Amino acid sequence: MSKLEEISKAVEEGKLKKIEAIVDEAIKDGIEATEILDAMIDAMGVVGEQFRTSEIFVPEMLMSAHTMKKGVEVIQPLLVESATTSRGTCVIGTITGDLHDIGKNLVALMIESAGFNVVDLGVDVSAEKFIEAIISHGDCKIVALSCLLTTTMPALSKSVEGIIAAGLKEKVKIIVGGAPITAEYAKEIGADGTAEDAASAAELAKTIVA
Ligand code: B1M
Repeated sequence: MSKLEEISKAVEEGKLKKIEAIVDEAIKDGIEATEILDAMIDAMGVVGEQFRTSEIFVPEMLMSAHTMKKGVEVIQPLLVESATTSRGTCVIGTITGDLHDIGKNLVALMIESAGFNVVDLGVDVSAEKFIEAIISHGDCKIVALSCLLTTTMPALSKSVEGIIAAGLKEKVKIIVGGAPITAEYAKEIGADGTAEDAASAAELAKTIVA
C-alpha cells in the first residue's frame, strides 16, 4: 500500500493515534502537502458515502473528522506561505446550526496564506455575530460564510440578508461556500461570489478585493 493510500485508510477508519506518524513519514518521503491533503479530502468523501448508505454512523464520522484535523495540523506549516503584505481582514465562520468546520478551517488557512488577517468565529455563527465582527474590525474586507448542510442553507441566506440589511455591503465582499452551494444559489441570495474549494476561495478573495 502506498503512503497516500495509508493516509486515506487511516482517515476512513478514524485512526487518530496513527495519522501523525503516517503523515510525517509521507512528508519525509517527499510527498507534497497538497497531495496529502487531497488524499484526506478524498477519504472524507468515502466516509460521507458510507454514512449516507448507513454503513457507518455519526461516531465513526466524527472519528474520521478528528483524524483528518490531526493530519491537517501536521501539514499546516507546509500549506501556509508567509504573506508579506496585508490585504485586510477576512471574517470567517460556519453558519447557524452547522457544526462542520474542516472545510471552513482549510478555507481560513488558504485565505490567510493569500495575505489576509483571518478572524475565525468558529461554527454555529449567527448573523449578529458576523455583523458584530465585521463592524469591530475596521479593515474587514471580506466575510466568508461556510455551509455544509442543505438544511442550513436558509440560515446562510438569512445571514447574507442580515449583513446586507445592516448596510455592510459597501464595506465588505460576501463570499459563501460549502458542498451544497452553487454559483446560482450564491448569486440568488446576494453574495458576491462562491468557490468550490479552499484554494479557489483564496484566489476569489484576492481578486474580489483587488
Ligand atoms: Co456531516 N454531513 N453531519 N458530520 N459530514 C455531511 C456534510 C453529509 C453530506 C454526509 C452524507 O450524508 N453523505 C450530510 C449532509 C447532507 C445534506 O445536507 N445534503 C451530513 C449530515 C447529514 C450530518 C448530520 C445531520 C448527521 C446527523 O447527526 N444525523 C450532522 C449535522 C451536525 C450539524 O452540523 N448540526 C453531521 C455531523 C457531522 C460530524 C460532526 C460527525 C462531522 C463534522 C466534524 C467537523 O467538521 N468538525 C461530519 C462530517 C465529517 C461529514 C462529512 C463526512 C465530511 C465533511 C468534511 O469535513 N469534508 C460530510 C460528507 C462529505 O463531505 N462528503 C458530511 C472534508 C472537507 C475538506 O470538505 O467540508 O466539503 P468540505 O469543504 C470543502 C468545500 O466544501 C469548500 O472548500 C472546502 C475545502 O476544499 N468549502 C468552501 C467549504 N466551506 C467553504 C466556504 C467558502 C468556499 C468554499 O467560501 C466562504
